[in-house]
Parts: sequence; structure tokens; C-alpha cells
Amino acid sequence: MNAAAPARPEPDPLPQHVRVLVIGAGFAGIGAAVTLTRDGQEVLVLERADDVGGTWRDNTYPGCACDVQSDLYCFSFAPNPAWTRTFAPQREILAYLHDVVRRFKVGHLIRCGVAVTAARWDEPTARWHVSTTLGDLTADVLVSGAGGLNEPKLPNVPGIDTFTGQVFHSARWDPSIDLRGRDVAVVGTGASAIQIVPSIAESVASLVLFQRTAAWVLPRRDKAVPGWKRRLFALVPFVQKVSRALLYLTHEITVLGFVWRPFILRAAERMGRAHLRNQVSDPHLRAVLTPTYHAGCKRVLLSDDYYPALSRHTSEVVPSALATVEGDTLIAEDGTKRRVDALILATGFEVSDLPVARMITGKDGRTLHDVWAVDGMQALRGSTVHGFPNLFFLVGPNTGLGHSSMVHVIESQLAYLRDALRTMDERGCAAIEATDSAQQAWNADVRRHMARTIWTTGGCSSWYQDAAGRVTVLWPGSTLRLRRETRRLDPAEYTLTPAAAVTRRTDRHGSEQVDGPIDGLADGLVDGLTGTGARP
Ligand code: N01
Repeated sequence: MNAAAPARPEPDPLPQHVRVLVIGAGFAGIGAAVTLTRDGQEVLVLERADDVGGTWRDNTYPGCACDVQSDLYCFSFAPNPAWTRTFAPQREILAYLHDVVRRFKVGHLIRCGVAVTAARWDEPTARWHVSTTLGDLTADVLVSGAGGLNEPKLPNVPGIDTFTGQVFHSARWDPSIDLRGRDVAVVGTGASAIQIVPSIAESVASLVLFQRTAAWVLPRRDKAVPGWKRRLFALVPFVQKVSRALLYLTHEITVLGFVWRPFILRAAERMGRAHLRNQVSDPHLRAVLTPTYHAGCKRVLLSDDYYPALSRHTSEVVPSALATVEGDTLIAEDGTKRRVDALILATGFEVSDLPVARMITGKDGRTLHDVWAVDGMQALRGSTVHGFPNLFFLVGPNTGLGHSSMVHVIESQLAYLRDALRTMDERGCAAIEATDSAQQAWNADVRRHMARTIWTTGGCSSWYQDAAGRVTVLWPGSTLRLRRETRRLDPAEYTLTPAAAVTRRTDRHGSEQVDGPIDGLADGLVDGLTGTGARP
């Protein structure tokens, strides 16, 4: 007789309706659960994976760590005196996020293992109709906390699916694969690759790096945080606050180079060249590793062990893109052929073509993906999109950073979301939608500022740009300015639909039934609420 595996208990069904539905339980989703609950909002966070943590759950490759200093890379409302290193390793950041969920008691608001598969705005009921792998529900407000670094970008290399060895993306590391004593190839020279290369270089038989573009690498100077400092931070939290503020300012000042005066970054180039000279004695390898664009155009990388790892006699840099795969042989664009046992694709993520946009359908029946396909990814204040009422982005278009902590941005966007919800409650609104004119004015301003940034003028192509070359990922300003711009929601930038225009009644089973807007009354109330008298 076969011993039957114990049946997994049926998961609790989802509620039929929630006030705020958040997609994703990374930094953004967890931050939303904590802050919105404090405001008394009803929140449900759906996470498709089996655990919270977002990119810090997915990226488990050896050497994975934050490249922003830990005291800055955490919530302002949840400082962590226990960081063990200047740049915390991945497992500590994931543990920190678990701790935030526990400390702020939001675990019951997060449903893991439930993927949102589609969300459609229903104009008559002024609600989002959401499909998930556990059934359907409706939500007044939909928040994307899905971020941009979650969908691995695989290179379009003919024959890669026929590779006879093991192949995996850096964000899908397989811990069961033992690379020791094997011939291994790494593709890519971004933030992931420069952490993976030094972590495996010593133990593999040979390592070959396919480098399409050399990166600017600066010293990292990571250190263990001494015990006395951790105890001091725990005993006197104010000291850690001051330390964080100083760290914030030293990062913030560098935005001058990225955004206003790119020539300032020449100092970083001098530092990068000196770092390369100090660490690589072979002039040929040095030449291969010297970048050919201006520092800052792509993400500036921090490492003290990347160059030494590539200088090992068992390492090799092929200064060319991986172009074809034949059996166990990798062929570069310049014709170089290398036979390997394992292939690691540190090739980044689908950032400028956000997968979440494909499943969100707005009020005219088009998906967000289709709308953005016309003129690039854009949103009013990085948060809201015309035609998609009651939809808010955390880490939305043009909110990414090249110089500071994304957690700061997430908190800025959370403030905006909270003010939007407050506005809706105070004014009795069922729906709030960015006006086309406000969104266009915002986007024109973003593009005007973007034109002089290093990301546009630095002579590189990067994942900050979309297929048309527009920088739709980064914020072309200081984080202080972004915070100011998202402090309050300006009702003049929105069309507000009053709740009274959508009549909801309860049927005899207790379910809410909704009648559509009452013609005439709705328009009158909209004019009264917006105070603009105009409705586009
Ligand atoms: O990805 P990337 P990543 N042949 O897109 C190359 C965050 N992050 O995962 O430069 C050869 O930067 C491609 O080449 P090129 C952080 O925000 C944070 O490394 O386009 N190469 C590029 O070098 C970071 O910026 C941490 O010419 C090929 C690489 O693949 C973001 O994630 C740690 C190729 C992709 O680099 C993404 O970093 C890790 C080919 N056929 C990541 N195809 C922290 O510490 C592509 N490439 C916080």
C-alpha cells in the first residue's frame, strides 16, 4: 500500500472585497502594510512567492549584499541597530524584513503563495476587479509594490536552451548546484556579477567572464560593525539616527554629479582608474577592464575583490558579448569559444517593461503595458496614471536612484499614497484619477531634467533606458525634491469621483451590490469636489 502524503490544508479563501490591495511583499509592500494600517486603512498584501522579501528573497547567490550602506537601507520607522556589516549581506536584510513584519504585527495582512494574475478597473462600481490564483476579489484601491527587479531578463542568445551544462539566472540561484572544481562562465558585469565573481573564483576550476561592457568599480571598504557600536545604537537610538542622517547627506550630495553637473563625476573616474591600477598589475587585463563611457551613466559598482578575482590565473575576461551556444561551448561575438560546465546569467531584470503592467487593465479597456508602449513608461509623481483610477505605484516610473537608498523613495511614495487615501476619505471619493494634463506636465518636466543627466549624456546604454532610449526608470533629481513633490496630493491634479455617485447596496446574502454612477449628479459632485469646475 502506498503511504499517501498528508494532504495540505486548504488555504483560507480571500475576502470578497478589500479597501487597499497591495501586490508584492518586498520592502514596498511591507512598508505599505505597516504605514497604512497605522492610518486605520484595511490592507491586504498578496505575494506570489512563499515568503516575503522581494528581491532580497529571490537573490541568494553567493556574495549577495546591499551596495547601499545598511544604516540607510532600512525604514526610518524601523532602524536596525544589529547590522553586522557596513553593507549588510542578503540574509541579514531578509531577516530584517521578517523582523519588521513581526515587530509591526502585519503578518496576518500578508498572504504568501497567492499571485495576482489580472486586475481590471470597473468604472460603474469604481473598483478594481482582481483575479488571483486563489480566486477573485474586488478592491477600492490597487497598489503595485511589485518593483522592477523581480523578473529575470534572459539574454537573447541562440542555442542557449540547448546548453548541455547547468544554466541559471543570478536571481534564481540553485543552492543544490556545486560549482567547486567546475569550469564556470558568468555573463554580465552589473551589480550582481561583481558580487558573484569574487565569491566563486577561488573554488571553481576556471572562470570565464563574458564582458560586453566594462564597469566603473570603486572601493567598497566594507567592514564588520564593532560590537560596541551596535550596543550603542541599541541603547541610544538617537546616535544611530544622527549617523543615518550624516550618511544620507553624504549620499545626497553626490546627486549634483549625476543630475546637474556630470563633470563632477570625473573625480569618481579618477578614483576608479586608481582602484584598477592598484588592483590589476597586468596592463592587458587593465585595458580590457577600463570602461569606455563616463562614470555614473550605468550604476557605479563597489567592490574590493572583483578585480583581484579576475586577476587570478584561473580567471579570464572575454571582452565580448555572449553570442551563441553550441552544446557545452559558449561563443562570443568576437569568435572566442569556451567550453564550460555551468553558465551563470547575471543579465539583469525586466525593469523598463514592467511585467505587472501587462496584467492591469484601465478604464478604456487597454492594459497599462499597451498605454506605456505608445510613449514610454510614465506616471504622475511616479505614482498614478491617467486612465487607471485608484491605482498607485510604489517604485513607479522615474523614481529609481543612482545615488541613494530606494527605501527613502518608497517612504516618499507611501506618504503620497497615504495622503491620497486621506483625501478620498475626507472628501468622500470613490475614485481618484490623475488628469492627463497633470501627468503630461509632470512627465515633460522629468524629461527636461533628464536631458542633462549623466544617464542621458554619459555615452552608455543601460537598463535605466527603455527600448527607445528614454530614461524611464530613474528620478532626475535629489531625493529631497522627490520627497517634497510627494508630500501631499494636489487635488487639482486629479479628477475625483464622489462616493455618492456610486450607489452600493447590500443584498439578502450580505454581499454588496453596486449600481452605476447616477448621471448628472455625478458630474455636479465632481465639480464641487475638485473645485476646478473642469473635468477632462
Ligand atoms: O543586472 P544589470 P544586475 N553578453 O542589468 C550584461 C540591483 N542590484 O543584476 O552592460 C554579455 O546591471 C549586460 O551588459 P551591458 C542594482 O540596482 C543591487 O547586475 O548591457 N553580457 C550587463 O553587464 C542593479 O543595478 C544589488 O553591455 C550581457 C549585465 O548583463 C540591478 O539590480 C545587487 C549579455 C546585466 O547587468 C541590476 O543588476 C545586485 C550578453 N549576451 C543587483 N546580455 C545591491 O547590492 C546582457 N549582458 C543592492
